[in-house]
Amino acid sequence: MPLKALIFDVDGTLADTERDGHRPAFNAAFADFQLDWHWSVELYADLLSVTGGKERIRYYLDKYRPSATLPADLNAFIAQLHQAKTRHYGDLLASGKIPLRPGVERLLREARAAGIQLAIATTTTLDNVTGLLRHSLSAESIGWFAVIAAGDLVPAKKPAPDIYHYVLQKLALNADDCLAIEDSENGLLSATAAGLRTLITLNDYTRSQDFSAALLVLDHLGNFHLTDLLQSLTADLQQL
Ligand code: XBP
Ligand code: MG
Repeated sequence: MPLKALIFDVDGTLADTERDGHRPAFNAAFADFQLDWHWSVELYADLLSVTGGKERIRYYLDKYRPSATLPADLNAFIAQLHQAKTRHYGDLLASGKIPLRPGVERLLREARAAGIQLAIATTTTLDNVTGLLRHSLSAESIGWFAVIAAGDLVPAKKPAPDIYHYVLQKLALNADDCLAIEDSENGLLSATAAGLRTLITLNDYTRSQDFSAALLVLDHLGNFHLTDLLQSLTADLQQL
């Protein structure tokens, strides 16, 4: 079976965005709202068990601030906080301090040259995806992706398969013809539940998670070429 599309996760996969990107942006938003909340690097490891920034704030409140006095319309308050966080995150991206991970740009270019479509399936906000591509690659690279599926587009975020189902439907491709590239167990669960084989690139927050269902687990894509990927897929098919 020829590989027809690569579907990339964003946070942790295209770039190491969590520890020094999303986390400080959440903290800056909390400061804007005069909240004495601070998400340390260690605490954030637990908070990452929940995908989606708004969902993560709610999880933090439930688990770590159960007796906080909160506005009556908590959904609206969380949405405002999250908008402020997205502005701070955009500023961080624009400062150019969040590069793509090793080998990502090369794999994107090799796939394009081979006629393999590119897509994105992410939990984060669309503005964050386009901002990352614009500042870490080029404005033009946004157009390399046939589908960018992001954020609240689907009701249930990863580990639910909804975002991958959405991408497959938009691409009009079967899961068998595509490969997902992820960095986290929640991402792997999401992609696998949509029937996709998945390549994992580890990072410090996800290294100890369970990736037994993955096709391949790599530290990064630094030495990894499209030809290596195609070989792994062929070997996988021969085992069936
Ligand atoms: C990414 C996330 C996101 C970001 C924050 O998960 O969990 O929530 O941390 O993004 P994945 P927003 O890599 O599995 O898609 O604040 O924009 O939601
Ligand atoms: Mg991720």
